[in-house]
Amino acid sequence: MLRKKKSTETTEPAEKKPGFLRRLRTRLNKGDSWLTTDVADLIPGGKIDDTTLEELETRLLLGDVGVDATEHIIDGLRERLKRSELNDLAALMNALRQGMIELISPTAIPLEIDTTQQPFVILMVGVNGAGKTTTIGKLANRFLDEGRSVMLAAADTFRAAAVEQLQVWGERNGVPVIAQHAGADPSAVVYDALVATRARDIDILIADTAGRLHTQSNLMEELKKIKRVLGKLDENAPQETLLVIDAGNGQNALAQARQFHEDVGLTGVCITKLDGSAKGGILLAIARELGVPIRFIGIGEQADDLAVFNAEQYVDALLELPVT
Ligand SMILES: Nc1nc2c(ncn2[C@@H]2O[C@H](COP(=O)(O)OP(=O)(O)OP(=O)(O)O)[C@@H](O)[C@H]2O)c(=O)[nH]1
Ligand SMILES: [Mg+2]
Repeated sequence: MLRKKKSTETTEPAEKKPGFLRRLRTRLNKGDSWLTTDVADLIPGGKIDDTTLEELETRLLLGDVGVDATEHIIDGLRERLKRSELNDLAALMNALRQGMIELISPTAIPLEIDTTQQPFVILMVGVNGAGKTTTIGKLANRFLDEGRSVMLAAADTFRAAAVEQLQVWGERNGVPVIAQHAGADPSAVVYDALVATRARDIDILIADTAGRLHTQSNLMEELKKIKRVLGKLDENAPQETLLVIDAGNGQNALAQARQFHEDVGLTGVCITKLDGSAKGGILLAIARELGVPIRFIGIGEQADDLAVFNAEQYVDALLELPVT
């Protein structure tokens, strides 16, 4: 089912639109980088030494980069310092940028829709309020722009109004939503939706699920069941299990990613609300510890506030480097 696009709509993905990087930069940390604000204070005597690196280490930790990733980055800088490669602030910032990019770029793997898999099923998971349903709306919008057909499955049968929320996104995008009554078994909804998607020859099925704390093992079992049920119809389904995390959750987002990955096996991560009060460094922690592909970033509530994750853009936004 292809949506007819209105003439005012553009097919340009968010990250390719003019000014996207500027928008990302000003939204991330509200334009005030936790890493580079008053960066000259790092070298009061004009000399880069262990104290400089210790201050930088503190800033990285405060920015949610996590102990492991921070140590990795600082160790790299310490090596360079020993080799006398960090003679001025510019060299330090450049080395920091390189270190961060090297750490995160192996996980900057965009989601490729394998067209031999039809439908391509995306299962959205994450804690309450992370942004799953909103991200589904944004994804549907993106896939339609790419000329693909989309169906949505309302498998959050737990929260009152969750189905309606998904239906609003469905209507906005002109895509069908498969739903059942409140309290229905989410596995049954997803099963029905996959059958319907096949019958209608639709390219992509995106399944919404209820928010759940990663520590609630009974609810994690429910997700495992959804995966098992999908697997009965198609052994490769879901082709993507996408964890949505809220950048504002800080270090807890790392704990969420760790547990969801252990329980349901993630194939991708999407981070939302990078436009909020978030410090944003959590992706470095996740990249370092889990290495799960980082697919998308959300920087607002509108349908086009979603971009494919780009390691260099992200690091430059964190560091507030000039837009090139
Ligand atoms: N600023 C901002 N707000 C966002 C973003 N993504 C989602 N939101 C908002 O976050 C709130 C929660 O989003 P939902 O999509 O309902 O989250 P959810 O994970 O589906 O929540 P549950 O179904 O309750 O688990 C909504 O008010 C969204 O508009 C984002 O990238 N930036
Ligand atoms: Mg939801």
